[in-house]
Amino acid sequence: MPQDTEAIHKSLDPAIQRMIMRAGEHNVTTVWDRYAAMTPQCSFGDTGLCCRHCLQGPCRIDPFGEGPKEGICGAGADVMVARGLDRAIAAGTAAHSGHAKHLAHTMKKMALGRAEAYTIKSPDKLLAVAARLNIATEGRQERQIALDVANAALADFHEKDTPVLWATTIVNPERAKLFTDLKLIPKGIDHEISEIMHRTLYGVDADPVNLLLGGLRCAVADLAGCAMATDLADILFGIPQPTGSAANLGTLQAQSVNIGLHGHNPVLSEVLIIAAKRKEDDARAAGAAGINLVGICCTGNEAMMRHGIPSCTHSVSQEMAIMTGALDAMVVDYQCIMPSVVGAAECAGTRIITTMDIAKISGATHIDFSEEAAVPRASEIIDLAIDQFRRRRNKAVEIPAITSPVISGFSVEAIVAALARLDPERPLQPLIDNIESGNIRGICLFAGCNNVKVPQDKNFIVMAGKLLKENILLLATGCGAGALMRHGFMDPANVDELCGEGIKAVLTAIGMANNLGGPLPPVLHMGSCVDNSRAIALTVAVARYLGVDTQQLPVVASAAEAVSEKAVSIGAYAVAAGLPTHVGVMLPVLGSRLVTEILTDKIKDLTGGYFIVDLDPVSAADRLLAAIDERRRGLGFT
Ligand code: NFS
Ligand code: SF4
Repeated sequence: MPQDTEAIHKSLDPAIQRMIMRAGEHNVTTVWDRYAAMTPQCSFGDTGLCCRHCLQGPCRIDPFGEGPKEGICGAGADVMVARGLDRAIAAGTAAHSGHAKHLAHTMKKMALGRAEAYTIKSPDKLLAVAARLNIATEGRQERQIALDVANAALADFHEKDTPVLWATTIVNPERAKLFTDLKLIPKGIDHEISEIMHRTLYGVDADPVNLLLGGLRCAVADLAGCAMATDLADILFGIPQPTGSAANLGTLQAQSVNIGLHGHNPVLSEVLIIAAKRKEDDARAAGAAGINLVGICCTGNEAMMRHGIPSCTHSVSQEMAIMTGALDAMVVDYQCIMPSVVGAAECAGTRIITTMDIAKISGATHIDFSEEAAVPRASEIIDLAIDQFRRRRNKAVEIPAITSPVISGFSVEAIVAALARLDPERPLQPLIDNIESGNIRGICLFAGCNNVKVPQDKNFIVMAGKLLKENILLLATGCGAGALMRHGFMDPANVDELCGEGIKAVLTAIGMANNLGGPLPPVLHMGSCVDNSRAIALTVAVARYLGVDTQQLPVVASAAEAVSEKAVSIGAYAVAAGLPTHVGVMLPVLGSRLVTEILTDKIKDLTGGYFIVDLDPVSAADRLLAAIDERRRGLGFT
């Protein structure tokens, strides 16, 4: 494959490197070009020292020179930075919980018989969630129970006298008590978002510590939203189980109608998957070999986990899927869809189809999706894609022939079931034994996005490569999972090469006990970004089993190439849950020494968790290992 040094600095993925060159050849502007045009970026914004919260602004604070040290209203650096961080957490929470609320409405419509396309795919999960929420199940119909679960979910959004159930019932008792003592239990998910907007308004909260505690409570509300989204999606669409698939641009097929499923919520993609099967004949009548669905970003993760649908690409390289010229339609719901896809699509002959009322893009085709009319809308979408294929037929495409095999689908339920083959009575015991013996030195979750500021995938590859050699059990979600899957980290064939002896022995023992004829993959794919709740659930399960709190466990997290405000809110709830949490890009907090100190150090005294901001993947991995070892010593594991 031809290489160009500039492309190598943009992405470590050879398929993407080739498409970057192709974009250059066709004069298509990419995210990397726009980034170059944006540099040098404003250092006030970079450090969190710019405020536009009122019409007297914008105000900016000069951290070093002789310039102003406070805004026009008198807000200093600490207040400005804390307010900015709070608003990012609130935005992330609004997105995750908006996704969860959408699923709750879908479930309610399903239970009331108003959304025929949806059913209860996992009665087991329904019963488990209902039991956790104290909803009666004995002798009741599934739909009645589902209605109660949906109503309980919707009730968690507004302020009420009882705490948010998806926050209090999903953590271990020690953590629940700590949250209560620190006043971190949300009163309502939407309530917390709204309160952040209130307290960060002009002239309200001007105490940085108080602001940060408010932000942390909102982050717990974000955890609740994520956990709810995972629970409801599992009930409606099934609990993910280990499934084989493939990743990268080579999953596109020149002769098929290629449809990219991009965004986040499986409410739409699940119906599209069924509709595509029904429309195979129409595709063939149009001269195609068939319909080829591929995932992009978190919708891709959801579709891969439950259906083995291959993942085309993730995050920063979404335009590159279009650059192949082979993507007939990109169907999007919401979140992480760059508006630039429309421009790239115009050049390449892709149809961008928006589907959600809150997420339209000028220049795209909008199909108004609703659960009530899910089937006809889905079939309209597939028709548009087939029509686009007809126009594209016989035109030149360039699909880099690069794919990596992937095993995905490691829900907590699937992990526990796999461990039960080793110890049916106490499935978590083998995991604990291996942690204690050091075969598993610790656990690290890789989450979050690809950021244009980092050569795509570099931080993930370097860190995961190093941690695997050090016998860390790796979990991954979101576009972090996407990065690792594209580079072979989810292919069991690479265990020998990538893993240290201890972790290799564990992955092999579990694989063999489950008749896989070999090990589990080096990195376990736990799902989309809302599924970071699965990683928290696994941590909580281990803590409960050991009778310790989550902050004592050798479990850490990393958003090595974070982008979205959602990554900020997830990072904040990982810290609230007691985890040392790495961020591999600059957080806009460095303008305040106080806020930086609290986030990276002082907060440890409250929740046990803290942020590690480190842009160098090698030293970041070392710091995570040190955090893991410190906790091992605390538990008496040597
Ligand atoms: Ni997470 Fe998933 Fe990807 Fe980042 Fe966006 S798709 S929700 S925010 S970019 S990991
Ligand atoms: Fe400036 Fe204060 Fe207004 Fe922010 S809130 S823009 S710091 S005057």
